[in-house]
Amino acid sequence: MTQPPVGIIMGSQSDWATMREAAALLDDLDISYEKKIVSAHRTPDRLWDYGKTAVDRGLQVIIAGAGGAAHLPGMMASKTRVPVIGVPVQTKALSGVDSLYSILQMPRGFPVATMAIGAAGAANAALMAAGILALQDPALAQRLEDWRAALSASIPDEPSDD
Ligand code: RP5
Repeated sequence: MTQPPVGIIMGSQSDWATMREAAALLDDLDISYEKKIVSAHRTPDRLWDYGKTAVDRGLQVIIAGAGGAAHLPGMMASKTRVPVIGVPVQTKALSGVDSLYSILQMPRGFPVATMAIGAAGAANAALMAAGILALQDPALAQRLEDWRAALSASIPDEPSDD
C-alpha cells in the first residue's frame, strides 16, 4: 500500500466529529490520507514517533486537530518539517478560544498554519492541504479549481425567504 500524502491526527476520539470534516473534503478531492489519534498529553511517545518518521514515511502535510490545552499541532511542528495545519476544536468550557490560543501563538522558527475554530476550520485545513499538494500535481490542481468554481456557482445572487 502506498503512503498517503496527508496525515490527519487528533488528540482524542472526541475530536473526530470535527476532524471528519477534513476527511470528507479530502475524499471529495480524491486525496488519500491516514487518520490517527495522537495525543500530546496522553500518548506523548506516539506523538514523538509520528513526528520522527513523518518525512521518511512520505507525509507531505499533517492536519492536526486538538481542543483545550491543544498542544498537539505545535509539538508536531517542533518534531517535523512537514507542514502542520492546526485545527482548534471547539470546547464546551471556553468555546474553542482556548484551543485557538494554544495553537496560534507559536514561537519563531516552528510555524503552525492555524485554521478557524471547529468544523469550518477542519474543512479549510483540507483545502489548504489540497492547495499545497496541488502545487506539484496538475490533476489535483484542476479538481481543486473545479471544487472552488462549484462552490461559487452554488451561491445565489439574492437571499430567499425560504
Ligand atoms: C484534547 O483534549 C483533545 O484534543 C480533545 O479535544 C480534548 C478533550 O479530550 P477528551 O477528554 O474528550 O478525550 O487533548
